[in-house]
Amino acid sequence: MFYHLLYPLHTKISFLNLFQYITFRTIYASLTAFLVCFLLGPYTIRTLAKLQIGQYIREEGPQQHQKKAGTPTMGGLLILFSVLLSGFLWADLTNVYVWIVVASLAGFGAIGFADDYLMQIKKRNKGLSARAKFLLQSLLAVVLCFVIVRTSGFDTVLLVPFFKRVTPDLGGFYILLGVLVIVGASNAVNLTDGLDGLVAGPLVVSFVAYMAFSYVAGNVIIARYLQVVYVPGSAEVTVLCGALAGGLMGFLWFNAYPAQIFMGDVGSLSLGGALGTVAVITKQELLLTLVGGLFVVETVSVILQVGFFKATSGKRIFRMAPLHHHFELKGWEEPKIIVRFWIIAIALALVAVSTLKIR
Ligand code: 57M
Repeated sequence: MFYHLLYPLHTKISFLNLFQYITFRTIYASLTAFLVCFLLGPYTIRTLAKLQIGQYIREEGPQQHQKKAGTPTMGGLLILFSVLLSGFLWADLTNVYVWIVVASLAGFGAIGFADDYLMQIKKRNKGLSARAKFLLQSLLAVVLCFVIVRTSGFDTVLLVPFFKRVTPDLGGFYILLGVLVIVGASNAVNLTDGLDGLVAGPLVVSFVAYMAFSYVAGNVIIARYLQVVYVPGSAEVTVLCGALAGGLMGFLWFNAYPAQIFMGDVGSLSLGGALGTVAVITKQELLLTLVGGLFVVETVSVILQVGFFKATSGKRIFRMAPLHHHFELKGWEEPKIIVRFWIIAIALALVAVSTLKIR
């Protein structure tokens, strides 16, 4: 909104020229979302507690988790509110990619909300069935990918990290890849959200990395220089990545160990879905496996554990999956696991950003 209201006045007040710059708007979108979460956090926690939207803890989990019972959950609503408000204030609202990311946040947020609603409010001990969740996620992702590939200037070639000359055109199959990336990211982020701040920290890192990728992909000069695919209009997504990183930092203030609030599925499914959507728009889809390497490792640990468990009728590779539970059961303190996983996430994101040069 500021872009539409204030920038046109720059001919009279030259200072307002600042509002045209994506870098300036990204920084302030990030700070706005951070402040909204930070200021509304205590109110949100009190309200969720009053509504008795407290976490139910599964009995079969690590014992240490029982003391977390009743922690207010569905804090993802606050993150979504802060990001949408900040995006509304700072982004160019005529940009189609901005609306695609907003639709992704809202759509995956609605699926997560339905799941949380059934579990927390209706007190059903299972939310949506895994199959219903997967079907809804896939349907939404198909629609998002369809709109993305139909956007003028969007290319269906695939960018392969480290290999600048390998750029196969996937044509119609691109939608399949996009759906895989978006649904995979949504679920991988959800699985990782099992210790205080374990997913919020690495999500901040991932959105900061995608801030760089969207800025590069949307700037014809830098994209050509770095030999990545130019996606006209995608630079505006940088502003939303800033808002997402800022909102998550504000949430982390309260979600840091010992957490006063959890994000719930409404947070984890929507933020993961949005991350996947941004990866598709910026044409750094494959690189998401490196930027979000931590989410991938957590997911692979579950796949291996479940596969091995079934194949051997009850034997396990890890003490418990996802991987963070394995370390808990080995006796590591929760903050140690969290910070070490953050360190790994930062290192992986740095390697991912370096691929802009190493090609
Ligand atoms: C949800 N959710 C947390 C919170 C958060 C297939 C299977 C491996 C699936 C997996 C699973 O369901 N994962 C997805 C993970 C839950 O957190 C809530 O859920 C939201 C995210 N969706 O925002 O609202 C618990 O996580 C803890 N937590 C924190 N701090 C946070 O900031 O401590 C969350 C956020 C919270 C809280 O305790 O209650 C969850 O884990 O439920 N299933 C599992 O992870 C289960 N693993 C398992 O069964 N493994 C088996 C194999 C054979 C599949 C095994 O290894 O033996 C374990 N999960 C739990 N207890 N909690 C089982 C035991």
